[in-house]
Amino acid sequence: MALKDSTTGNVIRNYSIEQLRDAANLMRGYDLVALCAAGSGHAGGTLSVMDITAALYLHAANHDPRNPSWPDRDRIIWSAGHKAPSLYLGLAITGFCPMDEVVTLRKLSSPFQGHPHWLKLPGVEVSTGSLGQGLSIAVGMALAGRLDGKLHKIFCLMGDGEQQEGQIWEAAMEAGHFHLDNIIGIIDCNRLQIDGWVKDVMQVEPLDEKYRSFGWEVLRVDGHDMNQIVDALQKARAVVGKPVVILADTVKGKGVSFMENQPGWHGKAPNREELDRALTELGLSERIPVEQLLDKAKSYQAEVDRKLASSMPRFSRDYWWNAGGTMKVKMEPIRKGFGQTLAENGDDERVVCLGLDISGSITISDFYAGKPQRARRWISMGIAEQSATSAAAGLAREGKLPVLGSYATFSAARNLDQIRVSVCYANLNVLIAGAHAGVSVGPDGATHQALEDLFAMQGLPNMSVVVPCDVVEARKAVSYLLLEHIGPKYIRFAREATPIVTDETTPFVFGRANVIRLRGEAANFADAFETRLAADYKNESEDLSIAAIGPMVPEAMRAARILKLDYGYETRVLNLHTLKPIDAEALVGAARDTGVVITAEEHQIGALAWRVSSILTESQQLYGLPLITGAIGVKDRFGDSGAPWELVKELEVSAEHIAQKAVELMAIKKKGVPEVTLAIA
Ligand SMILES: Cc1ncc(C[n+]2csc(CCOP(=O)(O)OP(=O)(O)O)c2C)c(N)n1
Repeated sequence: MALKDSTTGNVIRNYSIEQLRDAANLMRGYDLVALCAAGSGHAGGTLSVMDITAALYLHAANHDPRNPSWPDRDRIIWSAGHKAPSLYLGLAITGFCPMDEVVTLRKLSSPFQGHPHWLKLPGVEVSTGSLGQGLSIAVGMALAGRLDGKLHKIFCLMGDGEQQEGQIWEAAMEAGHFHLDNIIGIIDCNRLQIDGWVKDVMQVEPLDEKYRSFGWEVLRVDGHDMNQIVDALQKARAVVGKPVVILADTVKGKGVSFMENQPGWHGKAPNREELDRALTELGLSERIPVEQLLDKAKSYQAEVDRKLASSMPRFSRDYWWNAGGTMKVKMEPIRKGFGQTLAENGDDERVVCLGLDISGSITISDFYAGKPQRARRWISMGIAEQSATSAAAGLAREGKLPVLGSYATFSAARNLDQIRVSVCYANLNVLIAGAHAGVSVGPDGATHQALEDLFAMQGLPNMSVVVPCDVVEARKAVSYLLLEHIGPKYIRFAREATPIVTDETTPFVFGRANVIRLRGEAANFADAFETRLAADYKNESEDLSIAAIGPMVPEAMRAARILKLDYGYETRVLNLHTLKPIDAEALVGAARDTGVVITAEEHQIGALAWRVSSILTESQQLYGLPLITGAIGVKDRFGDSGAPWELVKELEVSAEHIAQKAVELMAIKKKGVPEVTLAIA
């Protein structure tokens, strides 16, 4: 057992217990420097798992850093993908990559993505980040190993909160059923998850009895006692005829006094002062070249900035938000409108909110914050999006008004069949929040960026879909959907602060678009625009139309300004806050009156573009009229780690990209659409 030379089979290096302890300590230090440089990430869970990581990578696993795809290597799966930095440091300390490079963690195009991606970094076995999937991948790899007559082991690292995902238990059953003795599961039992103690959020213990009853061998260790860890890993390897799970009792935030057992340090990075204190406590102040590492991160970032800047479409001046002059806007995260409205309107006894262990950041916990009388209507379901969705259907069937939410990709994709059958087919009154949607979760990376949710949500019969453009519109939308709208409903919002471009007087009518027009100059950007219900708007024969949803509405407004000031073009911006049912009349009117329609969505191109396209091609009012169309959105690719506004540029969903497209289409409009002659063979 150890680091091996894959060509000779010789051991490259053996580590003593003391050396493993020291390595784990050093990795903790590098972890915190990388988190500090990134400005985000998961301190608590990476620190709790570091002793296990060191033992696994430097001692237990047979692998060769010079030959990462050696067919006989042991596989290591980081099912708890948010603990990615510990995996990266495990790889780095073993020699798969340089230790100092991990400091580019969570930055655009870095191999050290917010969650591990095997296509970006040699040594990472699989891509993870959506909790609960790793053990199933391990089952597949173990079955493949058996089919191929291989002897290597598959290690799978999981969290204890993660055990709440039903998929874990499907995989546990499969591994037991198939007697997969090539699987060694390890659970980092630090007893905390995001919303608090695991036992309070959703009890998972007794894990030993549960795994045993599924046909597993169970070992329990102190996850910070290197002797015990090494011993358990050795014993696990020797078990024949059944899979093994090692339950490792750990402390979240281990090694840094002010992080230990603190739920607040789950998804937080230390600032510079906290980093220095932490490194002093770890006895690493002199051993880690902090300044050098932070400089490395800074110069990597400077290169990212340079590349992004040079890739952006250019205009006569800088029109970016708050760039000065009349580009001033207030920004607030749209998600806040969700919590504010639940807090305000939650007295209705029918309202029941379901927690999915991400309650604070998506603001659903505002429903009961400071309101003990509502506590009984706050139901924590743990990390179990699929079951919670069907449970919400059950609540709705009994007359309740259930609300659930998570990252949009977990609340509107992972549980798609449950939404389809339990909620939509049954036509039940469930409000689903797709939070942190689009690129706004930035550094978390592609696994957490919902760029596909609207395809499925608007494709479901009976489902209504609303995508508010700012925090004020979100309040109006949530209040309407929660208490007035009957039937399945999906609301999508961003995490990052985005411009506020509406106010209390701006119309919001479910299913009806607004027209937004630039009317001149104002000290505050939004004040330069006039907004009306599309149904009340009189044609002004503008040059073009931009149909936008969500945070792309402010971008479309900014594009309208660029187009007016740099090119003299008049733009009709349509805010299609209700994607379903969509305001077909407003769209057809805009197409007829302007002859140019550009769609703008912070999503894979199509949720809006294809919907708009089908409306326009079906409309008899447009038969025979020239129409030029363009689509702004994500172009059939996954996202990346990076700051949200960097990703807006990288994924080409900014006002500048809309304006560039508009200029291109206007050139065609001016030339006149060439007559198409159909050649019939
Ligand atoms: C399917 C899914 N739902 C929600 C999340 C968001 N999330 C990331 S970490 C986490 C808590 C994990 O708790 P635990 O497994 O105990 O890990 P630890 O506390 O050790 O970090 C959650 C809910 C996710 N990544 N995947």
